[in-house]
Amino acid sequence: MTKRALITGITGQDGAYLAELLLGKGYEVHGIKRRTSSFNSERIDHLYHEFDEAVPKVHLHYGDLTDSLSLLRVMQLVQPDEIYNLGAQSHVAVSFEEPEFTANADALGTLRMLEAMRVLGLGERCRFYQASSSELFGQVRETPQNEDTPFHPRSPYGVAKLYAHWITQNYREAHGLFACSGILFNHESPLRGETFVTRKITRGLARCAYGLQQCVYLGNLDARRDWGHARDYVEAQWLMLQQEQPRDYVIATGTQYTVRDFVREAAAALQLELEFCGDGADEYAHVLRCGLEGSTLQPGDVLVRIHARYFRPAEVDTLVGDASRARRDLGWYPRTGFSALVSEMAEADRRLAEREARGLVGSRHGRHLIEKLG
Ligand code: NDP
Ligand code: GDR
Repeated sequence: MTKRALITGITGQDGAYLAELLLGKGYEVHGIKRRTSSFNSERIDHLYHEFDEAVPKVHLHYGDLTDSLSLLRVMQLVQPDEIYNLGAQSHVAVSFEEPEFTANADALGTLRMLEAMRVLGLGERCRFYQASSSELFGQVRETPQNEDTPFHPRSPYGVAKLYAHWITQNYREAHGLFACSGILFNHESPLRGETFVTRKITRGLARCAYGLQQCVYLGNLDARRDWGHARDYVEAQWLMLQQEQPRDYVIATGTQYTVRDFVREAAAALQLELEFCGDGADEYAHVLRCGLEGSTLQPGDVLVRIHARYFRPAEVDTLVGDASRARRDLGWYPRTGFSALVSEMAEADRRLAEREARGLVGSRHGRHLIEKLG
């Protein structure tokens, strides 16, 4: 029997990778998409063929995590076997500026999904995955972090995700739902949103290399993160729902780097050698050598500067995960290392910037259309 999956947040980075994975496994894939004034399905357009019945495709339904009725309607219509709740206001810095919306979508949105599942009587057949986050650990007291590490979130996003984490556990204990959370550490890819630090760096440096931008402004270069590849991490999400018992898992690589390390690695992937000078708010990085063909950069050009705007009211300084439980129970391990991840992102953004410089791509919409054709 064909399994049916319902994904919230299908238009996001993880939604796109997960939809592709599930289609490959023969699932019928449904996704909830918000109505927006401009296109927001760029990442899954290749999986969406409205008029070609022969091609496996995702089915999209309008809905919003802040709108219970829309969630009830879609769940009743789809009757899913598996639900992946990936939808969220997922930007930590933005959550300080939109704390109420973040709580509504990320915390109460999860409650709405679980309660809809329960009142529709889907609990018997349907399994639920919640996208928890290493941001729950926040101010860490032990390293590396595992499933038993105490939580201390440091942002409205982290606090909202903590509610979602506990309410998922509560529905499991109180109502017997197969509901579990993946506590995922940072995972990136060429599909990563352009305002998260990794993609901001690869996109920004690539654009600088072709003279499309002068410099990349960043915040805390000392922050340490455990960065993996989204393609590997969505596999863990699927594996969690295939187990006999619902259980929460940390998903991480077990190695950490600073934001400064990421800049160096991305520059190297673009054949740029950078030197960091100064410190604190006056730190900057300039070009020592540029080997990239077609680049307009010269030695001495400053590519990275610090801007106060990108510091957070409360920072998560360091995170690194211990995914031993996932390795033992799920047989999961990260396949993509740090260098391979950064190289893949840098190369994708180099190609994009090169085409932008040649005038082949302009606005987001134009870029998508041309990439699809080209
Ligand atoms: P993205 O920001 O790329 O995607 C978030 C998705 O949620 C988008 O599809 C977005 O829609 C959707 N969304 C936002 N608000 C609502 C709403 N009110 N109703 C319905 N949908 C909404 O995130 P990622 O793919 O990177 O992450 C997936 C999930 O995993 C998120 O919950 C995130 O918090 C969590 N997570 C991510 C980690 C990471 O490193 N990537 C690590 C740990 C957890 P739209 O396209 O319209 O904006
Ligand atoms: P994070 O990711 O907050 O860990 O949340 P992000 O890439 O935004 O920040 C990582 C670290 O880099 C520092 N930083 C900057 N961050 C951004 N966005 N922009 C900058 O210019 C900049 N300069 C330095 C940050 O201060 C931070 O320390 C991500 C999201 O995907 C969450 O949804 C998810 O839950 C966690 O990862 C795990």
